[in-house]
Parts: sequence; structure tokens; C-alpha cells
Amino acid sequence: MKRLDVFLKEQKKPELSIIIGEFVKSGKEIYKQLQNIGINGYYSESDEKNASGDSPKKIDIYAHDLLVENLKSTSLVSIIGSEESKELIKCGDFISNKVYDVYFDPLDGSSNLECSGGTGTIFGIFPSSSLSCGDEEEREYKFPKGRDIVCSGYLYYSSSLILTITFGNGTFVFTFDGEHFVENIKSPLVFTDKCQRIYSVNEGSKDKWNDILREQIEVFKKENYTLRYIGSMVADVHRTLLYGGVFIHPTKKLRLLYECIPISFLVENCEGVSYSDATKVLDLTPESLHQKVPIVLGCKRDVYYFS
Ligand code: P6P
Repeated sequence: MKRLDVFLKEQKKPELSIIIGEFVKSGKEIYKQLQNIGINGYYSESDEKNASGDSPKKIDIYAHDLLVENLKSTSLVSIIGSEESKELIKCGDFISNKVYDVYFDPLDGSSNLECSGGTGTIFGIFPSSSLSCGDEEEREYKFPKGRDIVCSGYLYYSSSLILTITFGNGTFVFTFDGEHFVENIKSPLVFTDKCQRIYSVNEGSKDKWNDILREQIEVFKKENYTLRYIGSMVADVHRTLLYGGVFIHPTKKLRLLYECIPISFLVENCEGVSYSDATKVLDLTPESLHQKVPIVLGCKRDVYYFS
């Protein structure tokens, strides 16, 4: 089984590999804390409010702080955007002219922690625009276009510690075996029309659905699709990438820049599709750090905008 370090060397992108190394290092620490979460009191809410007005848990803040510290230590990251930071975090003192802007949700799905549900760190990496637009202080930061993304992935904290990643040449899955991340699931992942017939949506919010979605869910039911919904994006997406089907969040809750764009890059690299209303997610350019969008992603057979 191929190890992650071998896979990263094959990508011939040393600076990106250093950044991925920091996500992996942080992910192992976060996973360790999650395994002791009943003891370390990280369930409890911090006394902060994030940009979305949510009260993050102590573990959300822990994950955010750890990721910022580790990414800054690379001196390869110019701008950091996080669900837990109201504003962009400007780093500096670069060791190379190849620097990146990195956006992440440090711990997505943490509302599922009390019942030991799966959670994840979602990340997207873009060539830094900060150096090409003159002095930081003098210009309005331009958010990157979705298609500018060069690497994305998630760390999935569940019955095992998983890294799913793409550099734009396929989506690969690695599992932590206690010492190394190894590719023990057949990768690159590819959706086929024979993939499982699963739809994943919160049926409790059906009064907020539009007619297209309402009709499509009826079609799925008539064709005996199975409903699976965990309520944690990384968990629902990981199942969709491995088993097939479609994941839908029809309201403006998921964040475009550090959830939907990185996940859509993974999906398109599995020969799947990902739309927000009738536009491909990767064709969108965020207008703000915490912009929220609806999303429908999965295999082409099941994503109704595509059919
Ligand atoms: P709903 C978790 O709170 C989250 O941000 C995502 O991980 C998940 O996909 C979504 O919200 C669930 O939203 O509306 O079904 O509760």
C-alpha cells in the first residue's frame, strides 16, 4: 500500500507537500483530542462568537489555533481564512516566492461530537494573490476564483483517521494506521453509473425546498433510493465519494470558500459534478470570506442539474 509521503513526492510540488504535512500533523493532534474529548472538556462552548454568530466549542478554537500556528510555521502561507476567524489572517516573512492562500473549516460538524459523530477539517489551497497585487495595506483583497484552487482535501475524524486529497489529477484516500497514512482504499476514486443509489438531504427542511428538488426527491423515492444523512458534511461527502449517490444541502448554510469549493474540487476529480443552483461551484468566485451557498454534489447520474 502506497504511503502518503511517497504519493506527495510523486506530485513534485514540494511547497504544497510541506503545507499538506502541516495539515496531517495538525489532524493527528486534533484526532487525539477528539478521542479524549469526554475527559478534556473540549465539548463545552467557548465564550467567543464566530463570524457566523455561532458559539464554537473549545475544540473548534483549539483546532483553529493549532492549524494557524502550524501553517504560519511553513513561511509558505500568505493569507489564512478560517470559519473561526472573523477576518483574513495575514502571515508574512516568506522563505520562497511560491506562497499560497489557505482556507479551512477547522472542525466541521462539531455539533455531532457529543454523540461521537464523525467530524472533519476541510481545506482548500490557492496560489497567493497577495503578492501579485502590490502592498497588502493598499488594496482590497480579491478572493480567488473556485477554479484557481490547486489542492484540496479533508481530514475525517471517525472510526479511523482519513485524509482525502486531490491536486487536480484524481482524488485519493489515505488511512492513518498508527504510524503512516497509507492508501488502503482503491484510489483514485471514480463515480460510475453503477454507484449506489443513495440520496443525502435533511428531509426535515423540506418546507424550504424548491420545486426542482421536491420533484427530484420524489423520483429518487420511486426508484427505491436509500436515504442516508449524518448531518456532518465531511461524513456525508466521504460516504458519497466512496459509495456514490448525491449529497444536497439546499439552504444557504454551507460556506462557499472553505467548504463547498474544496469539496467540489474533490468531487470533480472523481468525475462527479457539484452545483450551487444551476452553476458549477468551481465556476463561482466568493464575494466574502463566510459567504454561504446551497450545494448539490455527487455522481452525474443523480445530480439533477446535470441530468
Ligand atoms: P442541517 C454541520 O453543522 C454542518 O455545518 C455541516 O457539517 C452539515 O452538512 C450541515 O451543517 C447540516 O445542516 O441543516 O442538516 O442541520
